Amino acid sequence: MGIQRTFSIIKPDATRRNLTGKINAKFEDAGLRIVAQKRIHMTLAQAGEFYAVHKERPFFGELCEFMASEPVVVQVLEGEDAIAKNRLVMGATNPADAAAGTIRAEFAESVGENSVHGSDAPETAAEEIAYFFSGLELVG
Ligand code: FUP
Repeated sequence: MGIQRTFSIIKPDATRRNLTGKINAKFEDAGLRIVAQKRIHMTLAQAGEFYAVHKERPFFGELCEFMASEPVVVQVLEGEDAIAKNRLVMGATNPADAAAGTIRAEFAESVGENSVHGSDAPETAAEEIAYFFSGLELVG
């Protein structure tokens, strides 16, 4: 697979509980390198644009309000097979289904407030990275 970059968000439920460091340790322990990172507070419009793919889903409004409710940490993670590796470290969307040791099993509060976002494919990773970071901010 080779070295890839993926986009990650540490969500408001996790920043609120001061879990940024513990979550970053999970990424680093799995061999993912944090090559860009910043803490931002998304507007409702930015959250809506970021999650536009879900706009027909019943939870869209709640999801956007949650993502804009408090600061998040947006990140670019780099490593061997980084997209799939990050999905493994994150665990299943619903923390009730997440494997032991994953971020969502240990930290997520619910399916809606599930601590982290991670890109699901190379195309979405590239789009999501470019939405939040300029090339100058990526210092691998
Ligand atoms: P994931 O890729 O694991 O983050 O999951 P999805 O892309 O399916 O969902 C994106 C986000 O929508 C989740 F992180 C939280 C929210 N969501 C809900 O609130 N309820 C659901 O039933 C499914 C997803």
